This record gives sequence, structure tokens and C-alpha cells, in this order.
Amino acid sequence: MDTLETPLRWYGERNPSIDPAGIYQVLADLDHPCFITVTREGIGAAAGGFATADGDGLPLLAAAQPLPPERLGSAAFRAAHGVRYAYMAGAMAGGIASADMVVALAREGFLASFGAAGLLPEHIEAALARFAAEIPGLPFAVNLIHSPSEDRLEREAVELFLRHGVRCVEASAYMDLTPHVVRYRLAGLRRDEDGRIAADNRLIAKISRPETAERFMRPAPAALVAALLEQGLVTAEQAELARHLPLADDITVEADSGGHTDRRPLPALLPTILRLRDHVQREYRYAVPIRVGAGGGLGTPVAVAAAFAMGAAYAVTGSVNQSCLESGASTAAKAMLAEAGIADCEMAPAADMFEMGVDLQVLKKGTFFPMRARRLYELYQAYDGLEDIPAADRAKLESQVFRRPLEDVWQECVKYFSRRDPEQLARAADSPKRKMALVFRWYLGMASRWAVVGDADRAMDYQVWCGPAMGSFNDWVTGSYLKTPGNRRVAEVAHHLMRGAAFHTRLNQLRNAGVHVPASAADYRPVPLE
Ligand code: FMN
Repeated sequence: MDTLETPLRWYGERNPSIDPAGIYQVLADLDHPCFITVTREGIGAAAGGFATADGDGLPLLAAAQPLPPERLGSAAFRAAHGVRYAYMAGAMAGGIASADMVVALAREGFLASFGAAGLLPEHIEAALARFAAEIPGLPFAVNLIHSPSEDRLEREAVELFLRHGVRCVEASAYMDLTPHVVRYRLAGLRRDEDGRIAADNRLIAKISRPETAERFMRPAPAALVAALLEQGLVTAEQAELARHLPLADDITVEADSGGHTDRRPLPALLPTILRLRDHVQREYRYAVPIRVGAGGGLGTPVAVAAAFAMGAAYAVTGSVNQSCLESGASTAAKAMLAEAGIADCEMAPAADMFEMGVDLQVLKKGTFFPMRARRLYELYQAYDGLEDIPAADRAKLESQVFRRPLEDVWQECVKYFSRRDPEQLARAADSPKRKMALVFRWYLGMASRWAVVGDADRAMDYQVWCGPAMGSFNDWVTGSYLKTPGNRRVAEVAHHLMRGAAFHTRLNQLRNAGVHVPASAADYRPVPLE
């Protein structure tokens, strides 16, 4: 090794570290450069000293620049959203992405999206009041979820956001655009003092297909804009300005994730959406190009580093945050999540799109939910109504799954939908199959609730949305303080994922320069942060 010819030499007051622990310390010191030198004992690493072209210091094999995690990803993303890190915690429905989670992440310089889907307006308003009081001036997002069968919910959500001056929305589950999401974006358009277009309502669209991505990348469709103008919901100036900028500022590419997912692999999907973005940018020449972020499967520093290496402007996590202290999930559900391995999730029917046969990804280990939900879907497909289900199957459902007569469940459905969405009842009145769907959806809906409140009696029915990122996170933190669910603070997890991503990014630079780092120095380990 010491005969190696390198053009550069390294000098320093302190000897370089040659043991794996010392090399690790240098690699993990992200605020300083990392010089890799050749010593008699193998490679040495130093955070100080300097490189020179002459003299007889140690041969310098490679060097990596300082890389604080604040530098990863897109500077434009950080500036536009006013955050320190290009990192976002995605929404988790029913307040699992809780107000506590949003507050904790905002205070540490991360963007978090409040899990507004499925919550009553008064709950969303209570969260917004907390943000105004506890994190004034700090950025946060709120989820706007497309509800194909409940248009009213989406319209009312947008009205609420506009009333409260919500400045950033994470729009998800869209297949086609709706007037509501377009209205949110347009209502924030104006010209600033210098005549430039200002978009006060920032929109982050989460997609898993190119067709949907493209709709958000183009300016708002003229027909929708005209209709909004006619109804007096946007001004003529806003309608005009809408032609000059994309509907969304950011596109989150969601690969195989917890909850609703197309299960595409990130390395297949992300490059396609990046190319699409470049194509649209060439066509429209937007003053501020759309940023493309990545989520789905990110549960380790290596995965986050890979997302940035592929060109993601920002990283989005979900599953791992659910197991954190601040999440709205129950302690029992968090304990189950902390035990999950990489293969412990599977697809199960979704409550909101049950009749359409849509699945979502849930935790499999420790619960019968996926199996029981699938059985309900099979019965739904096989029969035209509850009355047609064979007596033995019905008895089993009533004793094991529902634990009450199906007629009682139906009465609960009537009570629930009379208040929330009477149209559903009207549609079920003359359709035994629709009635069967509502009864079965009762179980799917309650299974999420039992998991959120931690109903011990229903532990075997918990529906916990979760993707493989959870298992890889658990594997990474084994042997560290983050193994214990009680230590998982959401902002610490975010810090470690980003620091670790910076660590692995530098490690890769060194590897590409031909450096072989011993395995025990090449794995970022989380330790408690001061
Ligand atoms: N995304 C949404 O846009 N709206 C939601 O209501 C929503 N609910 C979720 C609930 C849970 C429990 C989980 C795990 C994810 C949910 N997601 C939702 C997706 C996350 O925001 C995020 O995009 C995704 O979890 C990232 O993938 P990962 O699970 O592999 O980390």
C-alpha cells in the first residue's frame, strides 16, 4: 500500500485513525472533510489536515467534502417550504400523523403533513389552532385526500383550509383532478410588488403513476378554471395567472409504501417521473421548475441516500413515523410495529374502496385482520346480499369477525351514515349487495379504530397500515436505543435518517474513488442526540 503512487499528499498534526471505530468517527463527522490516506497499516481517515501536491506527507487516496444533512436534496425545496431539511413526513390518516408529530418535526426543521383524512372538521380545526399557537410561522402541511364517492368531504376540506389560511397541502389519492384541489391552488395566486407571480398556496401532489403526475405538472385545466371563475370561486386575475405555473409545486413519487400503494419499486418509478418533469419543463419553461421527491420504502439511511442519489429533491417517510412516540397510533399498535420484519406486511382490502376491489398494505404479523378482511371480500364477490351467505359462513362471521348479529351491525351503519353521508343509505336501500358492502366495511373501519385506540379485546383484528420500510428500520436500529418504541421520537428518527443518508453518501463517494472501508466502520448507527 505504501508504495502506491498518488498525485496528492496529506499533512496533519494528528495521525489519521486506522482502527474501524476511529474511521467511523471521521466518516460520521459530517461538518468536516474526510481525508483517506495510505498508512503502513492500511487506510487511515482524518477529519483535519490538508492536501498538497508536493512534499512527503502520507499518500492521499481520496477525500470527501463536508456534507451536513441540511445540504442533501433540493435547496429550492428547502427555501420554498422554509425548512432546514429536504425531508417530509407524509400524512397518516385519522390523525395518526398527529398534531404532536407535526409540531415536533416543524420545530426541528422538517416538513410534516397532518393526517386529516377521515377526521371531522372540528378535529382538523383543533389541530390548526394548535399549530397557530405552538409553531407560529413554522411550515406544516395538511392532507387533502381525494374521495371519489364523497365529493362533499373534499369540497368542505378545501373550504376549511382556505378559511384558516392553510399554506401547504399534500394532495393524495387523485386519479383525475377535481375542482376542489384546483380551487385551493388558484385561490393563493397573486402578483407581488415586482409583478412576479406568487403562489401562496403550496401544493405537494403524491402520485404513483405518470398519468396522474402529468396532470399536476401541467397548468390547471382551462375548463376547470373557467368553471371556478364562473362560480365566483376564483378571480379573473387568478384564472389568468393559473396559465403560467404548474398546478403543484412538488410531486412526491410514492413507491411501495404503507397504506394505499401501487407497489412500484422506487428505482423503476422515480427516473420515469423525473424524465416526465424534464419533458414538461421544456414545454412550459416554468420560472420555478417542479421538484420531484421520493417516498415508499424509505426506512434506513442507505435507502434515503439512494433516493437522493437517484435525483429525489426530498425524501418522504410514513411507516417508520407511525411507530414513533408522537404518532396517533396506540401503544399496542406501536409495539407490534416495532416487532415487524421486512416480510411482515401484505395487501388487504381497503375500507374506502372495498367495492372496487382496491387493496392497501397492512401489517400481517400479530393480527388476523388481512385474512379476515380478505374473507369478507371473497364473500362479497360470491354473493348478492347478506341473505345469500350460507348459514355456516354467516354464523362464523357473527361469532368470530363481527362478534354480533349482522342485523345489529347494519343498525350501527344506519346510525353512522345518517349523520355522515345519508346518500350511502339511500343507495343501499334497494340493493342488498350495497348493504352487504356497508356491513363489511363496518369491520374494516372498526379494525382501524381498534388499532388507534388500542382496544385489547380486539388486538387480533388491528388494521395497521404499514410497508416494508418498517421492517428495514427495525432491522437497522437493532442493538441501538431506537429499538425501544418508547425512545422513538419522530424528529430524532428524521435526524438520524438524514445524518445517516449524508454518511452513506460520503461513504459511496469514497468507495467510488477506490477506498475499501471496513464493514464495521461503514454502517451508520443511531445514538441519542443531545
Ligand atoms: N398518505 C396520504 O396521503 N394520506 C393518508 O391519509 C395516509 N395515511 C397513511 C397511514 C399510515 C398508517 C401509513 C403508514 C401511511 C399513510 N399514507 C397516507 C402514506 C404516507 O404519507 C407516506 O407517503 C408513505 O407511508 C411512505 O411510504 P412508507 O410507508 O414506505 O414510508
